[in-house]
Order: sequence, then C-alpha cells, then structure tokens
Amino acid sequence: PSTIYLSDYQVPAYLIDTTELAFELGEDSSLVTSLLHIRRNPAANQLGAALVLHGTELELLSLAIDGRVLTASEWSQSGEQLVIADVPEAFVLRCETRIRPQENTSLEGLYKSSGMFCTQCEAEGFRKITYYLDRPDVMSVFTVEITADAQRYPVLLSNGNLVATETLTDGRHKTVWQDPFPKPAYLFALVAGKLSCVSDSFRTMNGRDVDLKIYVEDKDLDKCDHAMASLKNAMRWDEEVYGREYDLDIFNIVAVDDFNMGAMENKSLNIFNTSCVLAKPETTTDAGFQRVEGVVAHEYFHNWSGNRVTCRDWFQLSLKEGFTVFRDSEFSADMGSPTVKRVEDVTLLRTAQFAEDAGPMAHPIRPDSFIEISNFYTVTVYEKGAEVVRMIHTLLGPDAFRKGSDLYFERHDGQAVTCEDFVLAMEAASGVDLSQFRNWYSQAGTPKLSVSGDYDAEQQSYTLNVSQSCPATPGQSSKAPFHIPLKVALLGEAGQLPLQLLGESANVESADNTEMVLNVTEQTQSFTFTGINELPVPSLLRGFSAPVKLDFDYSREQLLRLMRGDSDGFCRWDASQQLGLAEIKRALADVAAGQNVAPDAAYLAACRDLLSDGSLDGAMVAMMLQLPSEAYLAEIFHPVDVLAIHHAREALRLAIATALQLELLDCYNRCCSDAPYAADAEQIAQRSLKNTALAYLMLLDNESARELATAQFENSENMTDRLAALNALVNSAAPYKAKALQSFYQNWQHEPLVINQWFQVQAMCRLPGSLETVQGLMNHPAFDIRNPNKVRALIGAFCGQNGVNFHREDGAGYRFLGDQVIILNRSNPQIASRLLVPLTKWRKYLPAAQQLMCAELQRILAEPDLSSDVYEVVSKSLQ
Ligand code: B3K
Ligand code: ZN
Repeated sequence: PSTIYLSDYQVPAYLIDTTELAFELGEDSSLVTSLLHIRRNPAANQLGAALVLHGTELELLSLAIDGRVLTASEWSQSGEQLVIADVPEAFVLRCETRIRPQENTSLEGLYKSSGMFCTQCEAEGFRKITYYLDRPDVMSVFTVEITADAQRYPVLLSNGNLVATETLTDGRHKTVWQDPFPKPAYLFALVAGKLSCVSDSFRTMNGRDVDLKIYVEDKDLDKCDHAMASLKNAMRWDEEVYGREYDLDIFNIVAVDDFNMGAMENKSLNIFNTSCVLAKPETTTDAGFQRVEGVVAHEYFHNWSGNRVTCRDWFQLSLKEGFTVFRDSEFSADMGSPTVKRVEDVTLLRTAQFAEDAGPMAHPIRPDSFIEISNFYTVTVYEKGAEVVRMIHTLLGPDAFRKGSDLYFERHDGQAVTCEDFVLAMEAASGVDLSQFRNWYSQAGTPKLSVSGDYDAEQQSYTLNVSQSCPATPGQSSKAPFHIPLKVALLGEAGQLPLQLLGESANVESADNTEMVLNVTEQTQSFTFTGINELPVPSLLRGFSAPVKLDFDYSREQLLRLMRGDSDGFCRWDASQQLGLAEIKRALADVAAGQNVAPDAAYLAACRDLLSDGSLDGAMVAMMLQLPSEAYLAEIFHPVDVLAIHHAREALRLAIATALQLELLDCYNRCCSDAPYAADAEQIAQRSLKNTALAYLMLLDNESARELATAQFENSENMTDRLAALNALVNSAAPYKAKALQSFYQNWQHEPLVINQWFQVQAMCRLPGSLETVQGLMNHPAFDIRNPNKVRALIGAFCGQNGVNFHREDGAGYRFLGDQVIILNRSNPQIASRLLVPLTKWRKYLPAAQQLMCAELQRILAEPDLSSDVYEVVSKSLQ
C-alpha cells in the first residue's frame, strides 16, 4: 500500500456536471448503469490528459463515450484505476457494472443489512458502486433511478426529491430521485427495503414546511420519538444559533443494523446505525438517549458544515468534522447541562485523544499523509478538531465567531474547500490574527503548560509564569509554540478578584472583570495582575479552554478550595480529579508496601459533604465522586503497570465506600424517585448519582447492598437503572448474578440493542475469568461477527475497557485480540483496524507486556493479504 500526501494535491483534470445512475437491484447481483456528463476542468490546465476513474470490486460490463461503445484497447485498468487515454473536451460516458451487495461484508459501498439494501460511501465507498471521480472536490447533480422487487423492497430511497414512481409488470417497481444540490459522491445514498416510517414536519424560519421521516423496521416504530424530537430541536437550534435553514422539502433518516460507525450525513437521506436513532426508556440508557440526540443533531448540522460547504480533499476532514462536533456539543450543552457535557467531552479528550496524540498514530487535526483515509476518522480529527474550533470561538468571542461562520458559509456555499478557508473567514470577519494559531492544524501532540504563581505582597501583584512545550510525534521532532487561550480567574477569600493585567494583551471575558483569556504564545511568558491584596488561588484553564496538559503545583488545601468553591464547573471537577489522583498515588505506595489503603481525612470529608448536600447538581457530584479512570491514569503513569493501578484504585474505592457507607446509602435513598421516566438533565443527574452510590455500596458486597441491587434490577422500569444494577451485580460475588444475567437475556432477546448491552456488561466485568466468558459468548447464537455493534460490544469492550483482564500477564488477552483482528481483516477491514488500537499502545506498558503485545502485532503483520487499513496501523505501531 502506498502513502498519499497532502502536498501532492492537484485539482481534478475532469469535472462531472451531472450524474445519472440506474440501479437494478437483484437477489444475486445488481446492475448499475451510469451516465456521466464529463468535461475537462478549465482550472486544471491539463490539455489532453487521460481520464482516470476510481473503481474497485466492480465487474465492468461496458463503456461508451457519446454513444459509441469502447473496445478493450481503448481503456486499461490498474489497481483501483480505470484509465481512458483518449477522451474529448466534453462528453457523455456511459458505464455498466455488475456488483454483488450480498457478498459485501466490508459495509462500504452498496451492501445488505437485515434484508435491506443500503449504502455507505464516505470516504471512498462510491468506487465500489461504479467507476467515478471518487474525490470530494468533484461535485455533481445526481439523478437516481432504482428498480427492485416491489414485495421485498417496497421502500426505495435516494437523495433529494422523489420525481417519479412506476409499477412495472414483472412484480418490480421503480422510483426516480433528483437532488438539485451538486454533491460529491461520498454523500450519495440509496436505500431499498421493507421499512415503516414515523412522520412529522418542521416549519423553517422562512415558513417552509419540511417533511421529516424516520424509516425503521416495523418492530422499532415505538423507538423513534426521541430521534424525531431531537431532529426538530436541532433544526431550530441551527436557525437560532447559526442562522442556517434547511434547504429541501424532505429530510429522511433510515436506521440499519449493520453499520461501521454511528451515522452518515448523506444529503437529505441520513443513514443511521440503529444504536444512534432508536430509543425508548425500557430499552435505552440515559447515555443512549443522549447519544441519539447528539448524533441526530451532528448529522443534521452537516447539511451546512459538510454538505453545502464540503472538503476539498480528505486531509481537510476536520474542516467538516471538527466544526460539526463543536456545533453538536454546544447543542447538547444547550439541551441539557453545559457543565456535565463539557466534563464528558474533556474526559474523552484526555483519555482517548491524548493517548492517540502520544502513540504511534499521532497526527495533526489536518494530517499531512495517510495510507488509508478510513484510519483518520479519529478522536484527533473529530474531538481535538472540535477543540480547535472552540478555541477560535473563545479567542473571537461569540459575536465575531458567528460573523466568521456566516462569512464562511456565504463565501463557500457550493464549494469544496480547506481548513485554511475556514480560518481565513474567521480572521476576515473578526480582525483577529490567527497566524500562530494555525500551528494547531499542522502540529500533532498534546502541548504541556507548566504554570507557577508568584505573589508579591508589597507590590500587591500576582504573577503567573507560563511555559509551554510539546513532545515529539512521528515525523515531527520539534514544534513551534502554539497560540493557547488560557482562561483564568483568581480566587480570594471572598470570591473572584477583579483582574488588572500589566502590559500584556488579553481578552476580557466576564462582565465583572474577574475572568480573562490570556494569550499564551511564547515558550515562556509571564502575566502580572496588579491590585491583588491577598494570596489568591488561581483557577486555570477554565472550561478547559485549550486541549493541553496543565501542570500547577497546587497544595491539597488549594485543591479542596477549588473543588468546593470555584465558579467554573470544569475546574471544580478537575480539582476533584487531582485530589483523587493524589489518593491513588498514595494507595499505590501503600499496596506496594503491603499496607492498608487509608484515604486522606480531608478528602473523605469533602466527599462526604458532596454526598450530603442535596442542593448540588447530582450529575456533578457523581462525576466528582468518581476517581480518575484507569484510562486516564494510563496517560499519567510511565510505564503503566495496569494490574497495580487497578488493584490500588479498587482498594481505594473500597476504603471510600467503607468510610462513607451511611452517606452513600442516604444519598441512594434520596435519589430514588417514582417520577415517570424523562431523559432530561435533572433526572439523568439523579440517576447518575444514585447509580454511583450503588456501585460504591456494592463494593462492600454485603447482604444489604446486594438487596438494593437486586431490588433495583428487578423493579426498574428504565434501562439506565436496570443495567446499572446488573453491572453492579455482575462485578460482585453475589450468587444472584447468574440468574440476573439469564433473566435479562430471556426478557430482551428480541431486542438486539439490549442484547449488545448484555454482552458489554459481561465483557467489561473486572473479575478474573472475563476472557473465558467473552470467548464463550462469541459462540452464543446472538453473537454475529459480521455485525459491528456486536463486535464492539463484546470484543471492543473487552480489549478497550477491561484493562485488568485484557492485560492478563499470560498474554491471552493480546492473543485473543490478534486472532479477531486477523479474522476481521478479511471480512471488515475498517472494524479490524479500529479494534487493533489497544495493541498499538504497547510502548506504554511494562517490558513483559510490551514483548507480548509486540509479538501479536508482528503476527498480524506477517498475515498474507493484509488490508491497507490494518497494514497502516500495524506497521506504524511497530516503527
Ligand atoms: N461523516 C461520517 C463518517 C464516515 C466515516 C467513514 N469511514 C459520520 C459523521 O462524522 O457524521
Ligand atoms: Zn461528522
């Protein structure tokens, strides 16, 4: 496999003005006929260039130019390329291909899922449907004709407007769809199946009525309400916050069982993984409800940030993904609890993204090169990309940011553009200079900010000394300093102090002048605040204003003060995590010395206060009571001793539960409620606190805790509480757990998404023997290795979220993953390479683990016929 470089980008030699596709869907194979109106690209300046089309796994039946059939000598094929050497300036290419969707297990291109036909074309799946210029800067107006058996496939959908339907005499029927908006092939979609739908409508800000439909299997019609409500909220929000109106008369969502990712933003025909659209309280957890809301909004927002304005090439992926993730996270914050949403996003970033940035696959949000673009749909491009957009928002302020976004859409509507175009629009609309800020697009790695504070009582001034550095990443040994927005406040005895900065420029944030955004641009820099008449506690990186690792040598007392009293929710939570980290470090030492783990009294007192104060936001309390996760700790310790960390953390959790059992029980009881289920912030907070308390109590593993869990498991009417109870039972020694697992399966075997949760709970069980459980479950009739949701629930959860079992000292966890990757490499390379990620981090661990993990990577690399997906990840991991 070869490497593709951003620096090699060239404009396309040809353009395709219109694309007419005709599909004849069959049980054995399908026929695709395309009519492409092609002309030489005036901007390309490549007179007489050959036409080079992309295509793979296609059976080419015929090719004709302007009605004349080409002979075999007039074209040639090599790899994914079909070359027609001699073509006119402008012409119509007709091409017939045969494809076999039934045999397509990669879930890319046209494939079948639970009896229906569906497509996934991003990034380069369209070339599995027909020969084409399969690149995002070739935008075309599509007309699509679909013919299929009327009984098996009563619903036939594609992008845009339905312009004709016809019943044919042989039991088949036909629909014709026309999408007036030019689009790249990656946004093409087709669906054919036996589907039912829920309908609603939305009146846009200019009074146009849009038909909204969610297509699902009949049995799932009762699980569409939440997605529909989320869609309407998202449509309204995009009008209010970004001034963006929907642009067609219909908007369709289709749910499919077999899907490689969450969902896809095809123009007016979004295709969703069932897990991201179906929800009802009996089957779906709070997290599931929130995911549906977020993903529905994300795909809808792509209609502007992605579809109307798309990417010039795949190196620009973060242009649409970073911006759209930023948009959907602000939306979710507005719909629920902003602080909780922020903490959740930061948690993901500080675990998965920081790990990626520190590993062999580290890349800037705009990568310079790739072997397989599918490998670059990463937490870096998405989540760090969103943080970069958020920093622009912080630097410009909301009003100038909105002006910049308006200008971006106005300048580039209908175009395929670059990250640079986005930054230019932001600069032009705001007058803010983002020259140095651009380093965030080109440099990988997580910057580290080391901050210290100096108080000068005589001068009544407080100085923050800031220095930044960024570790080397593959291909980038040294880095230029970043422009880092550092949001700060200074806490005095009676509250936040007014800020007066000496000399330096900053963006003043709060109306009362007590919060500022410092522009950190140099390697080392000092910021002096005057008029400070007491020694303050600095509140730093408020709201997590930049994706960096911050180091400030706080005392325990200072952290306790921040945790209790900072007005910034993120900083309050972060202080609790730093305190928790200190406790874990002590616990590690205690365990190593063979001593009992005893949490610090002040820390326990703070936790006790959190538990007892019913006036606090329950979700915040729940998050603050949770110790830093093992995934987060793996980013802190070098090397990572997984087993030692796990056992110390568990011992500490038990000690906390023991010391606070009365408060935990009180809190649990206080959070129990009979109110009918709602997925609103308040109830979600309450359930999250209740289940956090339950998990602690169950560590005591006594009769009364078991009774609580059993009762909750048996009596809950919502899946959040039922699953939390099941999870607590499965991780305990309670004899009832086998029965609980069995009855859960009995009750829910007809609901695949619930059974996935059942797989996942067992795959994540911390107790010894989980690998054997997982291996057994792979033979369970409900497991299917061709279904990505099941693979993620069982194999992915075990390898990615069950450290103590995956990292078994005998290496059996690693061998298991190696075996599965080798199997999936053949059927579904995208899923195989995703699954591999835990092995790629081998350099972090103890020498013995390193050796075993490395051996698995070598074994995979030695496999014949490695997909480009798996090859890229394995070979880069071993470099
Ligand atoms: N744009 C799609 C991702 C496609 C991934 C292809 N391997 C979903 C999204 O980000 O909205
Ligand atoms: Zn997206």
